[in-house]
Amino acid sequence: MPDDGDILDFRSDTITRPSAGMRQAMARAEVGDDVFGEDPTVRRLEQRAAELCGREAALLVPSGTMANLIGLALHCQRGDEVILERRTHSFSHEVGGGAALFGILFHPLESADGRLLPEQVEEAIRPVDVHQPRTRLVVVENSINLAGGLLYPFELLRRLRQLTRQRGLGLHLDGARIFNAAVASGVEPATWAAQVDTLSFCLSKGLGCPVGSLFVGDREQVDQARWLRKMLGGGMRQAGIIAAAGLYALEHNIARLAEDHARARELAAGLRQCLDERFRVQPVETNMVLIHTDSAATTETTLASWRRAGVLALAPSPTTIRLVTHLDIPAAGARQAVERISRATREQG
Ligand code: TLP
Repeated sequence: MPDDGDILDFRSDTITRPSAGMRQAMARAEVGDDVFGEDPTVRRLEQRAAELCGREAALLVPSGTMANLIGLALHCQRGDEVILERRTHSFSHEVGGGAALFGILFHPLESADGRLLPEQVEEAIRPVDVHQPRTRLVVVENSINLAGGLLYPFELLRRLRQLTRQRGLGLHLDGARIFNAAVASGVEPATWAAQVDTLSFCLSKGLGCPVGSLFVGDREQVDQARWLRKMLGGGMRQAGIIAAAGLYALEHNIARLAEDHARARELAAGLRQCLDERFRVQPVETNMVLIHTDSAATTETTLASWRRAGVLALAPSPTTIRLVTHLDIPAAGARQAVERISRATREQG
């Protein structure tokens, strides 16, 4: 296996380390006690995030998980139900926090590709009936992580918005990778954000920050979110240090996401050439390559052989392999990964 410095790590875009420029911005940050609302850098970041999303306000929180949890708790009372696709991160990868901490029921639906269809939602909305929980919220994700970074089509979101409005439901968007979605689709974050009641996005994924997510919505929602953040233990003090990283990322690291997307396409094209019929490489829409395998054993042996060759990937399910491109993958990284994988495949076969 190549030494540490030579490993190509495609496990996630969360693994990036802050760049020199970002570290300088963090070191210079003006700070104060943010629980008292006195950190000027946090305030600037929150204003900038609200502005980029075309919404009234935003709140810095430690993680995407907390931002989504706040979204659930803001829209639902105990015993209320939220509709989402089964691959949605807040259902599948956030430890059931909505249920455990706020008594919220999850109603997961299954679609072909992780995209929730308005017709499915309509059918799943509970009738007003004393025996049944009340449907309160729909959660969608863009891009859809566990579907391989697929985009949520804008027209679909618009129709979902109409439906949720008609039926008096909230609509929360987990936009952990909304900037990837915006760059790939050409639809601005503010245009996506105008279609939902609340949204969250992450600084610590493609944007390259060490920590932080934003919860975004109307002023009243964000005021309430501040209470929920404190309740969840997410009130931070001199958080300007991380907010400065966020401001730096919003300025320098959005447009370059197109490079990650190009690298993911390059990686997918190369892998299609060198992998055999046990693998199906899904078309790439953003910064992820999702490969469907014929069995859990294939997944396991493949990940192990790639690891030995110096390429790290993850298996989000027993029969899928995910590779994510990001800031810390060098320009030649996709080509090198394909070369290493081809060599490993030849040596095995
Ligand atoms: N995703 C991580 C893992 O948890 C799987 C990853 O490596 O992709 N929403 C979406 C769509 C996410 O992909 C993630 C993290 C989150 C929320 C949670 O964010 P954090 O990790 O900041 O709590």
